[in-house]
Amino acid sequence: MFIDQVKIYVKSGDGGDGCVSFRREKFVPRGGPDGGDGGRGGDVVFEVSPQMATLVDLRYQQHYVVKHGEHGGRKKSFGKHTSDLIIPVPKGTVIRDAETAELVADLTHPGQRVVAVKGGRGGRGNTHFKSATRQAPQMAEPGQKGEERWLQLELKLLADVGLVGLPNAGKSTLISTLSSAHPKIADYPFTTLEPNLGVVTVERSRGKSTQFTVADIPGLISGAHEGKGLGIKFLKHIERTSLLLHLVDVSEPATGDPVDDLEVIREELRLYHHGLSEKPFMVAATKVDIAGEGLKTKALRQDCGKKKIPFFEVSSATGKGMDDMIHSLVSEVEVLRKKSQALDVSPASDKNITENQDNI
Ligand SMILES: Nc1nc2c(ncn2[C@@H]2O[C@H](COP(=O)(O)OP(=O)(O)OP(=O)(O)O)[C@@H](O)[C@H]2O)c(=O)[nH]1
Ligand SMILES: [Mg+2]
Repeated sequence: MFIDQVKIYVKSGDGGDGCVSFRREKFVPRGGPDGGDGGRGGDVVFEVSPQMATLVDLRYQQHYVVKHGEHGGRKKSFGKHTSDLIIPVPKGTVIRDAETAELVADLTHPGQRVVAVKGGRGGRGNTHFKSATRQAPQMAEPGQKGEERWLQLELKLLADVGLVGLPNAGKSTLISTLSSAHPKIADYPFTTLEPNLGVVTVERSRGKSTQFTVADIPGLISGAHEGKGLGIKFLKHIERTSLLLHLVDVSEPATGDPVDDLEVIREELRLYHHGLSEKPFMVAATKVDIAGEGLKTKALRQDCGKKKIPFFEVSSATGKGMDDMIHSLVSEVEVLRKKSQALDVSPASDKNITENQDNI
């Protein structure tokens, strides 16, 4: 099951209490204070796990509570700390405070961690409170309380290229030919019900290769923004792609007009907002192996030519046009990656996360 939204409760461990106690030994009539400190409570930490693809595991467990640190004991014995609770999440998880919607973290790379709630400090035992005037302190600190909060987790896939198009345009077939992803493919609309990610490896000169990721999402139809078809809820998964590839079916059996078909999708992206219609995009005429005389292909080629949109003619069935398109995609992805590095996007977001950690 592909789950991309969950609400969970997290509570870090309370610190253990400090202890009030005095040495009691034979021949030491008035032993001084010997109460030990309480142990620290564990944090709740999120960590990006490369093995996870959805938030489904968190759907089944909603509460995450860390045990309190052990209390301090006699003879200066320190209470044990409790370990941090690590919650694995998939790459692309955005964590917000469920009440204030404040951003807690945007976890974008494997192994990345964020402390969501910090455990309480252990209280100091009475050994710390001895002074010249107070030889027998009857006081110790209680452990600091842990923190608790409700968090909203949302997965927004991270991919370089997002595939968009009407149902049946050939999106899943394309991702399965380009990568090792094997989504369901069928000749009826809305075959794809959840997003798929594929990794494309492109061999370059001198044995070098480049990889980029592609996201295949369920098909869109006119009125999707009003909830028609499967609606637009899956569009969030291409919000973070740097490039969109519109697939338009130009085969003879398809009934639509390719220029209109492209415009329907462009309009849905515009109505969705969130910058999707401003993203760089390319167009691929699909299924050219069964395009008959190619009149639809020609109409779409002319339309894209007029609008100066990069245009390809491909067939997943025969492989026609594929190399050309892949090389254009990878070059564009590289340009866009460099641009986003120049804008210093990722380090800045990392910095926010670190700052956030400190604030929490
Ligand atoms: N002849 C031919 N058929 C293709 C080609 N690409 C896809 N098809 C067929 O078109 C139909 C739809 O393909 P899908 O890949 O499932 O289309 P989709 O865009 O993912 O559809 P949804 O998931 O419903 O949005 C299937 O029957 C595919 O076999 C192609 O290049 N040539
Ligand atoms: Mg599909």
